[in-house]
Amino acid sequence: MKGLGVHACMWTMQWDTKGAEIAIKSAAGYQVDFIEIPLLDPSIVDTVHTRKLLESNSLRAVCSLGLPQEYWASSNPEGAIEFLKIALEKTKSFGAEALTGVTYGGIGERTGHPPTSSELDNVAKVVDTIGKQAKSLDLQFGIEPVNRYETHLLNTGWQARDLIERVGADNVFIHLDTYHMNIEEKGAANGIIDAGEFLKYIHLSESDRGTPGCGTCDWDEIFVGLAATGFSGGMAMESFIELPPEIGSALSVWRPVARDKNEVMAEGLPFLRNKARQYGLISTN
Ligand code: LER
Ligand code: MN
Repeated sequence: MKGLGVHACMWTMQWDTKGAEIAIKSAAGYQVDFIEIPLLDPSIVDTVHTRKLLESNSLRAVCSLGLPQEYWASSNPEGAIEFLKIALEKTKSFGAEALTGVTYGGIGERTGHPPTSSELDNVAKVVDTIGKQAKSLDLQFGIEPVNRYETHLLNTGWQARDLIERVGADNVFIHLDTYHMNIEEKGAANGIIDAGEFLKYIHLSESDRGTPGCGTCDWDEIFVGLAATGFSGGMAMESFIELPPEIGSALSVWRPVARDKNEVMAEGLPFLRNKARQYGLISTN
């Protein structure tokens, strides 16, 4: 994972052959280094088709997901392991480098109580088992802390670090997201500093999920934090415009968060690319 990429949610959340075709061809037109592929339903993925599209468009890929309720790690660790094993196999078979996201639970999973030690033990068991499985496939496995309204389990870089230190695997990494950090961390760079050497991937997402550069995220402090901690991982723009209703509901996106997709791609992406160049995180050519 390296360079600047874009989450395929700009074009689709449905990774069937039609979604794959639209998203990969569109992303390649913006000269990004990689695309993030949603694997919410790994069973619908045609891996041969995706591999060919990635190769012919010279794009690298990272996969991400949130777990369906019946497979939440905190309450059904065995089910989560089965689901994630299938997702890892798909990830491997079309040549993506990592599986990440809310891999430890559901987007919107909340019991109404702080996490219990038994829930966290279950999550650690899943991360440990799937981390090892990923390693046997030469894959990286990420965990993305998200804000308090989307999970009660992991909200900060520090909590993610705690979990990884408990598991002790070198291919398990922290995946931060600037939108969640803006809600949960005490400063724009704090989560980055806490995650430290475990931070290998970041979602660059504006404070309202709209066009990067048009909200209240402190981008200079974020990029200074990345540069100062020696970050060399992947940076994916994540903006949620045109979502299917069930995803909009899970993410609590109730209105258009940008003028349109073109504003995000034609203004937000260059804004992020310039910042990443300014702070030496991607090359200037
Ligand atoms: C959800 O809020 C989010 O940030 C996504 O990246 C989930 O994987
Ligand atoms: Mn995210």
